[in-house]
Amino acid sequence: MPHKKHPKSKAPRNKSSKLTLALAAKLPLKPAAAVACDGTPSSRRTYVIPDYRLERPEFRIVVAGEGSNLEYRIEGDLSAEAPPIRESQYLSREQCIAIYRWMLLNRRMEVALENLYKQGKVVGGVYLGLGQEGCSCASAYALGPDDWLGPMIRNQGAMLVRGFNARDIMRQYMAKGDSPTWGRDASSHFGDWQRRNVCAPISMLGELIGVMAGVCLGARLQGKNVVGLTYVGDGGQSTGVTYESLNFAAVQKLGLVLVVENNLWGYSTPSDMQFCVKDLAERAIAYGIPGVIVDGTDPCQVYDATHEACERARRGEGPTLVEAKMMRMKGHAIHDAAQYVPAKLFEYWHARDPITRFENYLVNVKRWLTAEENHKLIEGVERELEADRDAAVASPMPDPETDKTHQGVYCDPSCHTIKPKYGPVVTKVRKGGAASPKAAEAAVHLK
Ligand SMILES: Cc1ncc(C[n+]2csc(CCOP(=O)(O)OP(=O)(O)O)c2C)c(N)n1
Ligand SMILES: [Mg+2]
Repeated sequence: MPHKKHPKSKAPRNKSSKLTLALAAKLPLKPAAAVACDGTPSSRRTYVIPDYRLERPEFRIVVAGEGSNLEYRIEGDLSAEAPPIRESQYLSREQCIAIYRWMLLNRRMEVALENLYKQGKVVGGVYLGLGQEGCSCASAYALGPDDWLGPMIRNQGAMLVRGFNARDIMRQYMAKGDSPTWGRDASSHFGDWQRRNVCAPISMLGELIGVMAGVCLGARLQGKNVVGLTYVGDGGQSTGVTYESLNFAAVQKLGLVLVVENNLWGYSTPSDMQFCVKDLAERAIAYGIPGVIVDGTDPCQVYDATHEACERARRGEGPTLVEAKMMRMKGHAIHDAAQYVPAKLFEYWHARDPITRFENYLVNVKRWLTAEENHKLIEGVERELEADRDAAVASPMPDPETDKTHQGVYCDPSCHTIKPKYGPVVTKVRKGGAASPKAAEAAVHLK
């Protein structure tokens, strides 16, 4: 679990250069009519989408060729050097090192899963978050103990940060009898509503957003504003349920934090062929909530934006949309070799690898880790991972005699009691005494 305290949050180090959400929150979301340069009233409105990135790549993926030569090509310049890591306004040395360690564990675990798949030990598919570790780990690191996480398939790193161990995640992928779902599911569909406050991923894209909004509403009714952090892809953001859920959360000012993982691909369709807005964060304007853009390969940027969104959520000010720009560095799932992706695009994003750049930042830029300390840290992660992998491989498959796979599928009255987590449910009583609408009000409403 992440540290609770943010020692630097009281004294931002470099106020002037940062256009932060805190600043954006002071800007009106519904601006008044502006005045044109000749002094006449103008209908032009201005909205601010803070952009934390240190580089703003300008290239497009287009379809070229014909027939069997049809292919994706890049239009634009891919020659820029990778940008540096942006210094966090909130993270301490220890916290940065902790996030780096989670990212390493995330990467090593996925490499192990890929190998286990190739050895025929994984049942079903594997969905990898290669290149997205900084986004997954640093966003989840911004959560506090009472907050909630709703991860999607590429957020195994967030699961690790939230307290699941690699052993259990690997058991789950191998459908072992002692996996979190006892072999009932063979990928990432598991959560923990009792201890870790994690809602299981939902495959239908966008559906988890409504569930997380509901979690926030439930906590609100119990007297507490909590964060409901969840994710949606560049593809998933265009679903109807995403709009409905985020709009509901906005109207109710629920503490939803939606990280839009714009990894440039939805299956084999590039972002450029999925939507016409320049940045997906712009869609926040339509909901009347703040939207912010970060470089998803920079954990400091991801953390700062998510942390500010979480603080806003805890103050009861409503949802925030964070667009994290990065690249899906593998196919959609392990069976997809991603041959449709132009090789140059892989090269470009490989140079922006989140782990390599964060390592360089910690060791060479900040000098927060010596080369030897870094080496030891990596060795420690590898040792832990190998032990976890061996234990997971040695775990038994579900046993027909003591089979649990068919238990707990449906609740029955005796299986568990559902109690409020944060306090007794509080309902507002309307003036006049009735908690429900008066007959007259209902009649007006239905007219
Ligand atoms: C409502 C819905 N439509 C279609 C699918 C099938 N599907 C699963 S993943 C996927 C692509 C998702 O792309 P994106 O949202 O960008 O996420 P990424 O895989 O890039 O992380 C699709 C179309 C689905 N699961 N749910
Ligand atoms: Mg995508």
